[in-house]
Amino acid sequence: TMSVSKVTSIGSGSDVGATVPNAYRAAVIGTGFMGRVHSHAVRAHGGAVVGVAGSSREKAEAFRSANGVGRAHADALDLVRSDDVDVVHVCVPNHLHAPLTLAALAAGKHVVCEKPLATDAATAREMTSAAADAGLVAVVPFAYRFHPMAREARALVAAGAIGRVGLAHGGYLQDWLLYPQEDNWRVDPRIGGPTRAFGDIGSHWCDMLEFVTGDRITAVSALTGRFNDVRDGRPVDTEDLVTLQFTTAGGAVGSAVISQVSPGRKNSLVLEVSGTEGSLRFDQERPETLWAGGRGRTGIISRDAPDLSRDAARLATTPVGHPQGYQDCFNALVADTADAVSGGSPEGLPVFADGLRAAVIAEAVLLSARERRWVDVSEVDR
Ligand code: SOE
Repeated sequence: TMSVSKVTSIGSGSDVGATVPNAYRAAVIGTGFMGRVHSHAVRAHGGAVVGVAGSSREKAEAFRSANGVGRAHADALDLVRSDDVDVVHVCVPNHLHAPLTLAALAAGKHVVCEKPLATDAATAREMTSAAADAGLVAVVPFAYRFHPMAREARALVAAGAIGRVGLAHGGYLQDWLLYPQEDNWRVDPRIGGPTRAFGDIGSHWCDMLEFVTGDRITAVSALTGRFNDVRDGRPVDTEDLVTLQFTTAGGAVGSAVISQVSPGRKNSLVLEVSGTEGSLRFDQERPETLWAGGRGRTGIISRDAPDLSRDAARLATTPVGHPQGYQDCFNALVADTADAVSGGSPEGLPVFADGLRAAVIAEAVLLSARERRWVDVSEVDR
């Protein structure tokens, strides 16, 4: 189970420590869905959201009163630099990730910055270096890593339970951008960045692949596609979908389909890996179980498995049969961030280097699609 004592060791001794004893003192920048998820996660283990800022004073105030936050700030930078903030949670549209993160690091704050870390790899690299130079904790919420059964898949692969991994496939499918009247800031490259479906959700799939297998994508061949060339009367040039083939350093090959226009698919992140001795399949919409395939023995592993890995057991917070989900992943991510802030090295914490990795892969994918050729990830990883 997660250590509350580690969380509560942060921030004591300061002035706010007097009113919010032993708290992880967070600033949340962003008043949308993610701002809420992060706020709940901060509080799940005894932390405090001391302030919130958004795109307007009104939005910040509405968020403050609805979510029991300490203060509403009209100016995000004011909040970022406040003395009573230990960790800044950046939950705003993509193009604002870099300036807010860099300001937070310059102010000596730890950062949890939403993915994609930046709208291009060069900026993601700059953010990663800034965090390393400052010696601060810098986390990027590849939150699906925090499903206990995703950890179990990783532990099983690492233990050799499925042999040598030679094939990986699956995809990440949604339908919330199916129709042309559906628009969102992510569609606009100036705000969301030049890659949309891949940057937004393909990044999660690649992170899960590399996290679960411990392997790395070395080369990609990708195609991009679009259902809608116009949204809300405006021309669109970011992709609705990507089909991807890849090779890995460990000698595996694989493919993934990424789409935000697949009717009926809501948040279908599926990863299946096959090795010389067995297969494992993780489905984000059925996260309490892991499908395990073998010749002669195929079944479901659930989190009451007697030999469940320590890391999966550590992240299991409810008894089996009492499903954990999306919010629990963020709760665990913040608990592990708090652990890192107090000097721990929690297993599997996704950090800026992982966000940079996703940005680099995204650039390789876009380049491959644009030039219709295989691209070595090293070609764009400079
Ligand atoms: C929208 O596509 C979205 O909220 C992504 O931005 C998240 O990263 C993903 O976890 C769920 O879908």
